[in-house]
Amino acid sequence: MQALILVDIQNDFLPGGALAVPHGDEVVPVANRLMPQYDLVVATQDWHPADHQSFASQHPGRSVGEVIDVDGLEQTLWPDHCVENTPGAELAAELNVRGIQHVVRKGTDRRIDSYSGFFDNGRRKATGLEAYLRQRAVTGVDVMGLATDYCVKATALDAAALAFNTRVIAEGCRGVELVPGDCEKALDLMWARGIMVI
Ligand code: VGL
Ligand code: ZN
Repeated sequence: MQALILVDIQNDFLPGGALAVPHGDEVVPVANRLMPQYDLVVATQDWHPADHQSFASQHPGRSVGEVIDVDGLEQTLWPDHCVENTPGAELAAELNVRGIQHVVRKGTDRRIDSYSGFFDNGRRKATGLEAYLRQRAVTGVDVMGLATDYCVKATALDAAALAFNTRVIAEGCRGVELVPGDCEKALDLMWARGIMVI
């Protein structure tokens, strides 16, 4: 069984959103076009409480883009984004949500971020995505969405580490590029871990 994993295709990551990924909207038609080719389509949804510790607003004197220590883990600080039950957290309006069988919410614990759709950044808790895929006898996953250099990267690396046959659909990804070159570095690392970039 072959699954498509759509990573964080949410309003806040689209142009005009709180953490807009440049050209993020361009991945939506790619997702809609590819969905019918898969046995199973799963989406991840960044879903933070309003006081999430990845928000620069929660750390007086700190600003977006800074990296700080939260509970022993490096945390990049972001603008408030994907706050649970707000329009910014909703899946993109143009995304064909009827083609999605399952949605996995992540980043729900205020103390720890979760870039990957499988585990939080400290690998302390699983989201349930692995169990969901195993129950359905999924052996291969194709990953696309936002953002190449954060959540797509982390999700694909975990999928490969969990021994799913993992590919990344480059056409369906866009990145933040906090530092220019981050997307290329992310793709290089994925290649090095045996992930096919297609
Ligand atoms: C993401 C930063 C913070 C992403 C989520 O979806 O790549 N990036 N939260
Ligand atoms: Zn987030």
